[in-house]
Order: sequence, then C-alpha cells, then structure tokens
Amino acid sequence: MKKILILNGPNLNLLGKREPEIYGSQGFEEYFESLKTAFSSEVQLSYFQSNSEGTIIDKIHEVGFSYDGIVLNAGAYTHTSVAIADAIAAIESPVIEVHISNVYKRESFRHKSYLAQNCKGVIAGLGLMGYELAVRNLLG
Ligand code: CA2
Repeated sequence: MKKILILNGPNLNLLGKREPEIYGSQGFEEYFESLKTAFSSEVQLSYFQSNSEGTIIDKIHEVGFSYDGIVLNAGAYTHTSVAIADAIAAIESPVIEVHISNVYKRESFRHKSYLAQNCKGVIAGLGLMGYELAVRNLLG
C-alpha cells in the first residue's frame, strides 16, 4: 500500500478555533479522519503537525526516502525557510505545497515561497480540499 504524509507547520493546530473567515471552521484532525476514511483502500495516510522548523525538517528526512509523497503546508515557514527548502531538495519523495487560503490575495510577504521551486506543485486558496487534491495527484 502507498504511503503519504500530510505535514502541517506552525499555528495550523489552531484551525477551526480562530480566524474562521480565512481558514474555515473545521479542525484539521476532524478533516484528516474523513480523508483517511475516504482513501483507506488506496493509501496509508498519516498526519503530523509541528510549530518548530527543526522538527518539520526532521520529519521530512524521516519519511522522504520511503514514502510516496508529502503534502506540506509549512505555514509561515513557506515564506521564510531556506532550511525547509533544502530539506525538500534533499529527499526523493515528491512534495506538494498546499495553502488553505489564497496567499496571492493576501499581504505581499505571503506571495513568496522558498519551497515551491523544489515542489512537484502548489495548491492555494481551495480550503481544506487542497489537501485531498494533492493526495489524489500523488496517487497518480
Ligand atoms: O493559507 C495557508 O494555509 C497558510 O499556509 C497558513 C499560514 C500562513 O502563515 C500562510 O501564509 C498561509 C498560517 C497558519 C495559521 O493558521 C491559523 C489557523 C487558525 C487560526 C489562526 C491561525
């Protein structure tokens, strides 16, 4: 069975609790359970969230040579982290960058991604559905 990791970065543990007008009202754990059920016959989905840059990098290294893909929402580290960009470049698994909000409709500092050039693709602004679309793409 194929294996895909969904990896969320800083503050995404607050989903559903704050700023519902930007990020929606559903918590990620609840959404992840429905995703896991929907894909249960096709892929082993796992989920990890961290607020720390180093922990996110460790997780990328841990799965990046054995998993069939990573769906990564690195949160604000997207716009700042050369270290996460380097980690993505160093692994073999394809990575799809996902953003819940349309970062291009927001502040200009959110328009820059250090990660995108090392990713298979980028999805932004489609809400939580972006994670499902990314998983579908990684399954081929
Ligand atoms: O749109 C996205 O998915 C973002 O990656 C979310 C990040 C933001 O820094 C990026 O520019 C775009 C922030 C995540 C914060 O999540 C919250 C969720 C609920 C309440 C407060 C923050």
